[in-house]
Amino acid sequence: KMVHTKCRGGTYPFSGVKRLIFSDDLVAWSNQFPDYDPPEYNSKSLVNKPWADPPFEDPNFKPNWNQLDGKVNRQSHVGVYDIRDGRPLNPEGRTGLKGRGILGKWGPNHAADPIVTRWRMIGDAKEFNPSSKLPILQFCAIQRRDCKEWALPGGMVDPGEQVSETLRREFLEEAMNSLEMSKEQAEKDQQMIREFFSSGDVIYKGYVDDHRNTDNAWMETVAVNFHDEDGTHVGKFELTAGDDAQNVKWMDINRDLKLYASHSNFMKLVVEKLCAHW
Ligand code: RP5
Ligand code: MG
Ligand code: MG
Repeated sequence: KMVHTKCRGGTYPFSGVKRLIFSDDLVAWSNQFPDYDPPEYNSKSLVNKPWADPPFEDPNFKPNWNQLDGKVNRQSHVGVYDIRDGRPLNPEGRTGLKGRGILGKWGPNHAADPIVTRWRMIGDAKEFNPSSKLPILQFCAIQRRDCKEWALPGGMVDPGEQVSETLRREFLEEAMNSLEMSKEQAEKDQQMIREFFSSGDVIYKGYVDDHRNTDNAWMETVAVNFHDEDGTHVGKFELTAGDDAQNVKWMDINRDLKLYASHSNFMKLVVEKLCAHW
């Protein structure tokens, strides 16, 4: 099994805090590391944010770990996570940083990633890769404003929100700029978009190797593929970057893709499902 790498080493995003560096074999909590004493970082920007948990020291903060805690889902897709010294432990192991960093929730932070795909075409025909002889798949990619990396147009599941709703909402916000869309435009596309996003295939459900992860807070996602086989649905969508996306485009999928967090791993799974070129 691969260990997480994107949430290890280097400087933690939007801070000057350097993660403790250690080798892959010390990632698992079950492996002894008696001297492990990483720095702690808790972003001040989270204080008094309604969507964020209170600071750990707040006497009113009494989370129900591993449960649906009111409207906040503190359950992990991975299974039951451990609590050490009162704090949830990253199920994938050490990250070289304690605290919750810039993540809103202690423990799992739930996201959803829409993987919207279509075939690359030449005129009316699918384009095949000459060496693999397989059709080339494209997905709707956004460039993240925070780190400039290309990624899926995913986002956080709001408290009480259905994942199916998050998938559609985040796609609309980041790839169609729905937050700044005219009312007429929004209403015009509603029907087709609802239909298109009504049936998708769950590609992945679990931990994300995200550079914001810490020992006590981490990203998890449900990645769902919505495939436009004949290109007549998404093909009609007008893509416009919005919200935390600064660019949007159809990107060819292949093994050289370098994407944010573990997003290229999800692409491989989609390619296998649709028998596309990799
Ligand atoms: C990743 O962060 C998830 O896979 C998802 O794409 C994204 C959600 O965070 P924001 O886009 O809201 O920052 O771990
Ligand atoms: Mg978003
Ligand atoms: Mg996002």
